[in-house]
Amino acid sequence: MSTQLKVVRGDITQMTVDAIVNAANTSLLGGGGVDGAIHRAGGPAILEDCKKIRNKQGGCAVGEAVITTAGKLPATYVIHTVGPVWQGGHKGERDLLSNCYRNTLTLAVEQGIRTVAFPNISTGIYGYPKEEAATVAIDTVRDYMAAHPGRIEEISFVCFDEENYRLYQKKLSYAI
Ligand code: AR6
Repeated sequence: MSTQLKVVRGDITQMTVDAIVNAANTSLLGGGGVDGAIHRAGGPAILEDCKKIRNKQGGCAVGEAVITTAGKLPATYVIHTVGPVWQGGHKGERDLLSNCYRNTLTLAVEQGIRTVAFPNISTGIYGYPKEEAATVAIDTVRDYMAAHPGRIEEISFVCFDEENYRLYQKKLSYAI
């Protein structure tokens, strides 16, 4: 069975999937953008879990991923990953962004998660160019699923803004 890749326009906090992904920061203590929206909508249980992870391992490095409850959200889990800040493209941003998608999916498979929704990591406050970020996201997810067939049923790319939505629709319509 191959993984279904979907593009959705909207708010990731509304997604009824096993795990939604948060574009967090290394502190895991919340912030603006999608991170703020997830903590607001999910309630304090998410931050409590994040604090436990901080106490154990001191936050989350760029490109890594950790998992918590989704609190009051319709999803079951939140996988928090930390995207790179765009610094012009010569500071390893591409590999770090790719690591976010790969490490999130590795954690999902370890937990038996079957459906995952990603936001467009790093393309807001962290300034990653949207077209390049979409290419990294789609290529990494496709490579991962080819190497781990049948492990995940469905992956949604949830686009909050029109530009990302159009980019993902275009890129995914070419090669599924
Ligand atoms: N649902 C889906 N996508 C969203 C939502 C939402 N509710 N809200 C925003 N987006 P950003 P980053 C999109 O800035 O660039 C935080 O302060 C948004 O349009 O949330 O990785 C963290 O704590 C954009 O396309 O994350 C970090 O400090 C995408 O989500 C920092 O921002 C990512 O934008 C991380 O910056």
